[in-house]
Formats: sequence, C-alpha cells, structure tokens
Amino acid sequence: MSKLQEIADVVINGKAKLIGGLVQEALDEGNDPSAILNSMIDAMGVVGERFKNNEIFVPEMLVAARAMKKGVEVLKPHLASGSAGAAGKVIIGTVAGDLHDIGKNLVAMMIESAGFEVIDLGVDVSSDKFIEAVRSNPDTKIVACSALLTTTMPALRDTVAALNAADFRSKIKVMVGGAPITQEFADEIGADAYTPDAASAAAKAKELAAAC
Ligand code: B12
Repeated sequence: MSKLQEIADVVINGKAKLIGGLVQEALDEGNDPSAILNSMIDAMGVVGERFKNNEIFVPEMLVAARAMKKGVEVLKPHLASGSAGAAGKVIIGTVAGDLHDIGKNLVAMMIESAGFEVIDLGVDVSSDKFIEAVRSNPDTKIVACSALLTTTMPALRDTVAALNAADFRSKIKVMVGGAPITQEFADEIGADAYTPDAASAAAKAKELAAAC
C-alpha cells in the first residue's frame, strides 16, 4: 500500500493517533503536501458514501473528522506560506445549524496563506453574528460562508440576504461554498463568488480583494 493510501485508510478508520506520524513520514518521503491533503479529502468522501449507505454512523464520521483534523495540523506549515494580513481582512464561518468545519478550516487556512487576516467565527454562525463581525471590523474585504448540508442551504440564503441588505454591502464581497453549493445557487442567492475548493477560494479571494 502506498503511503497516501495508508493515510486515506487511517482517516477512513478514524485512527487519530496514527495520522500525525504517517503524514510526517509522507512529507519526509517527499510527497507533495497538496497530494497528501487530497488523499485525506478523498477519504472523507469515502466516509460520506459509507454513511449514506448506512455502513457507518455519526460516531464513525466524527472520529474520521478528528483524524483528518490531526493530519491537517501536521500539514498546515507545509501548505500555508503567505505573509499575514497584508491582503486584507476576511470573515469566515459555517452557517446557522451546520456543524461541519473541516472544509471551512481549509478555506480559512488557504486564504490566510494567500496573505489575508482571517477572522474565523466557527460553526453554527447566525446571520446576525456575521453582520456584527463586519460592523466590528469595518476594514473587512470579504465575508466567506460555508454550508455542508442541503438543509442548511436556506440558512446560507438568509445570511447572504442579510449581508446584501446591510448598509456596508458595497464595501465587501461575499463568497459562498460547501459540498452542496453550486455556481447557480450562489448566483440565485446574490453572492459575489463561489468556488468548489479551498485552493480556488484563495485565488478568488485575491481577485475579489483587488477589485474592492
Ligand atoms: C465529517 C462529516 C461530519 C462530521 C463533521 C465534523 C466536523 N468537525 O466538520 C459530523 C459527524 C459532525 C457530521 C454530522 C452530520 N452530518 Co456530516 N458529513 C461529514 C463528511 C463525511 C465529511 C465532510 C468533510 O469534512 N469533507 C471534507 C472537506 C474538505 O470537504 P468540504 O467540507 O466539502 O469542503 C471543501 C469544499 O466544499 C469547499 N468549501 C467548503 N466551505 C467553503 C466555503 C467557501 C466560502 C468556499 C469558497 C469553499 C468552501 O472547500 C473545501 C476544501 O476543498 C460528509 C461527506 C462528504 N462527502 O462531504 C458528511 C455529510 C456532509 N454529512 C451529512 C449528514 C446527513 C450529517 C448529519 C445530518 C448526520 C446526522 N444524522 O446527524 C449531521 C449534521 C450535523 C450538523 N448539524 O451539522 C451528509 C449531508 C447530506 C445532505 N444532503 O445534506 C453528508 C454529505 C454525508 C452523506 N453522504 O450523507 N458530519
């Protein structure tokens, strides 16, 4: 089994104690950090499929998520490189009712490494909290909202609507993303941008900030 397969396997089986050492070994062997990350993202896809097919349940998803987070911790210094804060301020969070944060954390990490200062509001963030955060940080350039559940897509819609109605709207750009989100949905709810993954989110954030 290749090292990357081994890493994916350990994430799928939620072996948080083994993941750090394996990721470090993979780095030492010269594997590309992005390839290591992708093997963990693919593993979460497998976990999701197994959950959908009732082969595993929430606790197994949770331990897989924990293992992935540990792996990302080891990988982080190898993925993030930019100078902090120079590109502007980004507020990020997962919308109300939604507790998924792995994707949001990756987006935050990549945006940070693209030179932004990131204020991470965490998970289950109400639209009021997003608005409040922008008011407390008037130099914010981008608000990024994540939603992982089809059932929290309405919360994303409400959050973007609240941001769109705010007096500061012309000063910020709104980005949305998460597995069930599409460009079409982003357009429909009036967001400025959607991207499918963390790397493209960072590139898009730079583009949007330059246009601010
Ligand atoms: C891990 C996991 C959990 C963990 C989350 C732990 C954590 N700390 O995040 C736990 C166990 C808590 C969980 C709970 C639930 N989950 Co869950 N979960 C998953 C799983 C397996 C992986 C998610 C993940 O981390 N993916 C890896 C990351 C890297 O990918 P990502 O999040 O998509 O993010 C990338 C992009 O989307 C994008 N992106 C993300 N955010 C943003 C934001 C912006 C601005 C941009 C530009 C881009 C962007 O960039 C990211 C990086 O490339 C998925 C399966 C899947 N395939 O997604 C199910 C899944 C999302 N869960 C699902 C379900 C049903 C649930 C529960 C309802 C289960 C239950 N019965 O309780 C609960 C809901 C809890 C809640 N209120 O939120 C379903 C959703 C189905 C649907 N139609 O909505 C899925 C799809 C599983 C399935 N196939 O059925 N879950």
